[in-house]
Amino acid sequence: MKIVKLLSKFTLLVAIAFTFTLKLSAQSAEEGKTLYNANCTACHAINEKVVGPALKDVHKRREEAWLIKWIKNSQALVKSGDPVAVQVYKENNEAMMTSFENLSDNEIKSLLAYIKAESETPAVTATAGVAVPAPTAGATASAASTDWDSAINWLLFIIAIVLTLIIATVSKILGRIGDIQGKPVVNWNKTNSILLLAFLIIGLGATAWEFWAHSKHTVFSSGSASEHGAEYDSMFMVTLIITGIVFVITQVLLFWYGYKYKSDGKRKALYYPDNHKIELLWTVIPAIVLTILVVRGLLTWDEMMDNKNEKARNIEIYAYQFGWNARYAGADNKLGSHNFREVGKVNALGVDTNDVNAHDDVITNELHLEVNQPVDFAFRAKDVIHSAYLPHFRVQMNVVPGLPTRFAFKPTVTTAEMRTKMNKPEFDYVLLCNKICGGAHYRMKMKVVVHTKEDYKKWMKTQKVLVNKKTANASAVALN
Ligand code: HEC
Ligand SMILES: [Cu+2]
Repeated sequence: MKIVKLLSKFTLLVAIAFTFTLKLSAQSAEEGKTLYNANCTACHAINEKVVGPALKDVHKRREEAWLIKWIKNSQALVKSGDPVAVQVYKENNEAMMTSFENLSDNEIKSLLAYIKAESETPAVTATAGVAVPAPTAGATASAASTDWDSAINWLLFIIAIVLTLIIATVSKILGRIGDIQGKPVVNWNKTNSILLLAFLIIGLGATAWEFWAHSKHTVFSSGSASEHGAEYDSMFMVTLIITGIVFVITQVLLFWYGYKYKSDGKRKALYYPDNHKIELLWTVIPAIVLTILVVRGLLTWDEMMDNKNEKARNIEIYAYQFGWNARYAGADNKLGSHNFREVGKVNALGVDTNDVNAHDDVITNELHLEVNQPVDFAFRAKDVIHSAYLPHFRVQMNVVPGLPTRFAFKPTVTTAEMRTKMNKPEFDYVLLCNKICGGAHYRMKMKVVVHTKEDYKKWMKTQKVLVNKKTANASAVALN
């Protein structure tokens, strides 16, 4: 009877979970809003032209399939000769829209649901300064069918809970039967000891398989792409090997003894309170090993942070919710000063355009570096704490509002070389955010390109400087 009661309770839970799942899909315009704010607001507004056209009613003028293709890779669509794409591109003076190939169809559909909902909101004039909550309700239908995956996940989760409960109940019943019969139905001592042994074998086997199958996908498999990276990798390997050996030895002892010395009900355990020699041994050896590892780490860190290289190129990395910008110091190698009061729609980084050092600065939303040329990164955050993580270069530094941080290093492998090395023609270096900084944190990613010297020069020539010196007009701020 108890089981029946339990099961009926769980049917209720299943029903609640399904309602919850449907609720989730109703939030897709909400998801679209997050994606829109994270990826599109740099260039688009709903009701006015920014860098790209106003997006109001774009769902009325274009087909959904076209929009999905466009947002994923507008340039590919233009190059394929699609007449609408070519026209839009021309109308906007051939400004290039970023491609968003990592957005899934469903994510784009939520984006479009959000744009549609916003299109139906009466426009607010910029001076009004009153936020009008967007009606998102009716806009969700198109994306409502998309959450089957999460429904199935919920179902599996609930099945797992029900199964666990059933097993627990069955073992309880077996216990009762044992009580009645006067001798246990199951010998738990023996069962558990065998389970411990099985856990050891399956666990170690799975660990070994994991290394064998997936280590080629780690960032270590292709080697580091920076000068200090080799030392970093070597430290990592030494630590991994030492802890790996200790791990295997301790796990084998732990589980093997659990199996071997299971109680047979007769043998008595030996009382063995302590042994000074062994205590000394397992205190002193780890202390020495850890000291060596830590001191080597400290020395390496000092070396990495002390390299005030006069020739290093100054680049500012600017983090905001949710994206990155890079600002290059230009020919004078001096970054212009900045002031948070200047941060606005046009001057997103708040660069002080009256500072002559800022005039030749260049701002991009990709990071371009020159191979074998040291760079000195100055990090700045607009809003919350982010963390700049360049896994292939073994670089990571927190980016904190109001607290300048830096990291200097030298890239040693170009993107092209790395592509050949990895045999992956589509590979790109990345800069990722490594602090959970908000709803769209997972999208904080900037492409990094390492050029040869010539290519870097060529690329830099195509970039606009921040202030055109001839007109010395602060309004000529050109972002991206
Ligand atoms: C780097 C600036 C930039 C970003 C970021 C950007 N766009 Fe665009 N977008 C443009 C430009 C510029 C155009 C005009 C076409 C062209 O020149 O390529 C455009 C055109 C479009 C169009 C076609 C409009 C029409 O009238 O047909 C759509 C739709 C669009 N963008 C959606 C998006 C969405 C959604 C996002 C965010 C995921 C986004 N864009 C992010 C710059 C950008
Ligand atoms: Cu972040």
